[in-house]
Amino acid sequence: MINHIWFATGNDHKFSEARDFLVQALPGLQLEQCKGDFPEIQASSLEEVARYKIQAAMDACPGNLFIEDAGLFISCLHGFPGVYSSYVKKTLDCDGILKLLGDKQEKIQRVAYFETCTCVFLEEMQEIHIFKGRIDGHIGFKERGARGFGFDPIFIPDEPAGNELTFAEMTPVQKNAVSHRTRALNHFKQWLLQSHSP
Ligand code: ITT
Repeated sequence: MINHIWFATGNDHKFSEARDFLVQALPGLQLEQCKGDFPEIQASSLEEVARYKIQAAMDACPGNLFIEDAGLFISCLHGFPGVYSSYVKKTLDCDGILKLLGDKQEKIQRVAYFETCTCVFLEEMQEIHIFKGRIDGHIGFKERGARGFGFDPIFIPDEPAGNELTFAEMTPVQKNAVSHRTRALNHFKQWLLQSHSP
């Protein structure tokens, strides 16, 4: 079993969510943030962006390492902002997304999902492995909640069943129980345990 891994990210919220999960899921593993502004290429999939991002991160953080690329995909906008989520958060922001959906008054018209592509490099294997996580839901009618980050105030996950809270109204524990991020990290955990079992 490995005992140390970097999470290379400039986003402290992402780091804190990953740490909360991994501390419990893999208690012997020391997780550290390798903070930097890692370049994101314009590409059509999260996986392409992630594979590029990890190459840059490997120079900055030698050793075991993971990065992730995440995005919010809105069905009626043909998956926008998707791979452009970082840029759209800084420009249109949550308010701009709500305006884009202004004429969509039915919940079914506001279907969306968060997806994460986590890209892991382990020194002993010298290989890159990809783990994905996704949570379905819809975009609310106004911003609600003060927790979380990014598009959390406008995203209402379908889980747990019957949920009406936005991610920003959930506690960190509630968000981590269903989030795209922890789902991808859970796949990583399962794989790590399998590949390192005697
Ligand atoms: P790093 O690349 O440095 O890790 P980033 O903030 O650019 O940080 P991503 O490219 O993975 O991270 O994510 C793009 C944007 O998608 C991010 O800035 C948020 O606005 C949004 N996002 C990702 N995960 C989210 C989550 O769990 N809740 C809300 N918004 C999220």
